[in-house]
Amino acid sequence: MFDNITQRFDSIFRNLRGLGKITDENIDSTTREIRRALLEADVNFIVAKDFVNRVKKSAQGTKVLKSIKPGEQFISMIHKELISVLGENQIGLNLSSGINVILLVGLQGSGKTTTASKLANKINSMGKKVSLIAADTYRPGAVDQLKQLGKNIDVPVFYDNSNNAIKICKYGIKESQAQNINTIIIDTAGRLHVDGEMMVEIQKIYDLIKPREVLFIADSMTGQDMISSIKTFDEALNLTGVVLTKLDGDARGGAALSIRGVTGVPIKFIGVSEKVDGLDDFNPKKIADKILGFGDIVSLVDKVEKVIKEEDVLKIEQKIANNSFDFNDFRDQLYQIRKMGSMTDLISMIPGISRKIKGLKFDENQLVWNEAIINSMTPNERVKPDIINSSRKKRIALGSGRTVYEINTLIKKFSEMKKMMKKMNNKQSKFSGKRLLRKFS
Ligand SMILES: Nc1nc2c(ncn2[C@@H]2O[C@H](COP(=O)(O)OP(=O)(O)OP(=O)(O)O)[C@@H](O)[C@H]2O)c(=O)[nH]1
Ligand SMILES: [Mg+2]
Repeated sequence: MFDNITQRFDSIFRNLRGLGKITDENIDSTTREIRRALLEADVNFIVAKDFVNRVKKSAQGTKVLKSIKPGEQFISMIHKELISVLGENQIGLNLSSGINVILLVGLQGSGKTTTASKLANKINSMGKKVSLIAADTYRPGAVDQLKQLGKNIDVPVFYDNSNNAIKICKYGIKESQAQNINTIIIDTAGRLHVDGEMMVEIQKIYDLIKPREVLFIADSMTGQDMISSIKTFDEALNLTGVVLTKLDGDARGGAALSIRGVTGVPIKFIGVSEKVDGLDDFNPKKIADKILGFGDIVSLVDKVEKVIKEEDVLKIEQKIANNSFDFNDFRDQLYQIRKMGSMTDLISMIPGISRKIKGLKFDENQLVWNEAIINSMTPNERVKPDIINSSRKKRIALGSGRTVYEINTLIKKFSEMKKMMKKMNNKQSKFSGKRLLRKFS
């Protein structure tokens, strides 16, 4: 997602960074390039035109300013306008202390049922009681799908056998209230806005339950077509937000940039994987940074902080300082890296790096294999790898299912790492407090 548009902006920015000053000519050529990049990414024509005009206007306004880095200034204007197109501020759910019914609507296969469980999981982890209502009476298996998803996250799923979505909603809300559950998510059947009967049904549900939130679940792969669907559903149901799913796929991403501008409905969440934790808040600044290839240092720090504790860092530093870092510590490190998620994802969050590693894929398996090799060592071998002779290597290879060659490589890398740590220690001690004091006293 956004890969192409990010690449385009990268080359536009490379030209901009070399600018000696902002002139009418380079404003024209840059905005022309931006417009082309946006249209190629499937951004709505009017949104693209409006965006370019705004960038043009602010660039012209700063043309006269004497700036040390005119290119950087231009880039920062584009960044600002992009955030504005995406909706400026992050808008979350508008939940009250009373009953909150959240109605999920959308076209077939857009991700409603999956999003229902993701959302329930999110609300649940905020410490709020939540329930799900299975009101899709059209697709066989829809109730079972939600029942299973609810079971996985330990959230009650209500439905009855009436085969009547309105009755199911009534029953589910009554039952939730009886169980003191204030936040209720309703999963509905996928419908086409051309299908009059189904649209009437969802309107009836809407009128009956007066939901606090009506979220349109939009599949980002459907591109521009979704805009007219959002408009139609908004006219019928007064949407309070959009959830853009499958953003982890290879859609061109233009819809994400067009929704707010064309329909006025805010994007509240994005689906970033099939898994239950794959629902992120829609943060315009974060998305703008991603589109422009600025990296995402905040998420990176967040991820690292979640996994690595300060006392562990101190412990490792100590071990490095007294040269006792062994394979046990190395295994812990590998495990922590794995817990943070995919290496490719992690590295792509580092500002300025993402475009350089384009196409470069880390072999994530290598981490797992290295862990398997270390697991097959005896405790003694982990502390004193020097004792690992060829017969021990054969045993480790057999135990881990890896080759002796790989075991040699890992041991070699480990010993190189230790040498480097030793060097670092020596350098540090050269400048350590006492020596420094002696030097300067
Ligand atoms: N990769 C990815 N897949 C998703 C995401 N959201 C949903 N899916 C997948 O999309 C498919 C359809 O999802 P559902 O949740 O069943 O869609 P639905 O809107 O309930 O479908 P109907 O009830 O048939 O209208 C499933 O295979 C989901 O796993 C997402 O954010 N990322
Ligand atoms: Mg469904």
